[in-house]
Amino acid sequence: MTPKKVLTIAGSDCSGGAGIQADLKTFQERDVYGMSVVTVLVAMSPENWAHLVRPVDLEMIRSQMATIRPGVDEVAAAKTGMLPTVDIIRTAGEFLAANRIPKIVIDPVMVCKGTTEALFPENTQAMIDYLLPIADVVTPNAFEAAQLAGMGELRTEEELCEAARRIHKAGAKHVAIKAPRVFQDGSVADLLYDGNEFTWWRDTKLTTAWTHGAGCSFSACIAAELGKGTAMKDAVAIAHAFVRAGLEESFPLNRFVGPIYHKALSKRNL
Ligand code: PXL
Repeated sequence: MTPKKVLTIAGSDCSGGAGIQADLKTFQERDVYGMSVVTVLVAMSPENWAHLVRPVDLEMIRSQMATIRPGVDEVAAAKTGMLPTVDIIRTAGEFLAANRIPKIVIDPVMVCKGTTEALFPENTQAMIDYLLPIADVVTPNAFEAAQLAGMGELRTEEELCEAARRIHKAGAKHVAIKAPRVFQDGSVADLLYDGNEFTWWRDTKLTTAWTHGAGCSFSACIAAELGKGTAMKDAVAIAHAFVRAGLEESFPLNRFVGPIYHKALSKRNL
């Protein structure tokens, strides 16, 4: 059977753990055909892992988009990742809306692991304006959820729920908040809100420092599943299990960073 075609509009993480590299690995594991529009190149200093970030020019981004639509038939789903400028956010939003991609996953990347400040703070409003209204699901971490909701740090379950409600009100059909580490018992959880009901996936917190690409892979897994026709709650459950398994077998690349192991869940299910 022809595999479903799924697109990522995201940045290149040359270390291979996050960004389009993580998305394409995840797509392969979930048995969909992956395609990419690269929006930004990221390189890391071998001395201190400081990020050098270079947006791709808009003409080239538009040309990549034209390769996909109208160039490719029947794109089943798309996700966005790192979109470094307001113009690129608007271009991505307009592309997804104009081409009526059936399922749209918005990963509102604002920070890379190891950095604590938004890389592009001026982009938050553009995400609210151009991406939330077209999102079948938006997948912020707790920091990104607070930014999108216009709230301070989210410390309690109720604050997370309030952020989800506000983001839903801004137009996203579903809000999936990733592993907010806020619980006193040391547990972590992913949260899904559909405008009506909250669903939690709880787990014990893992001690690994090697978590690079967990967020990108979570949203990519949801996009792959939605592309195959999986219902939203099941898609998020699979993404939770996929990232959890990947984290349990994550490994170091160097003293700064280590990615999740994308094959972990597939290997267990052999
Ligand atoms: O993990 C967030 C992220 C997303 N996209 C790209 C990245 C990173 C973090 O390094 O480089 C391209």
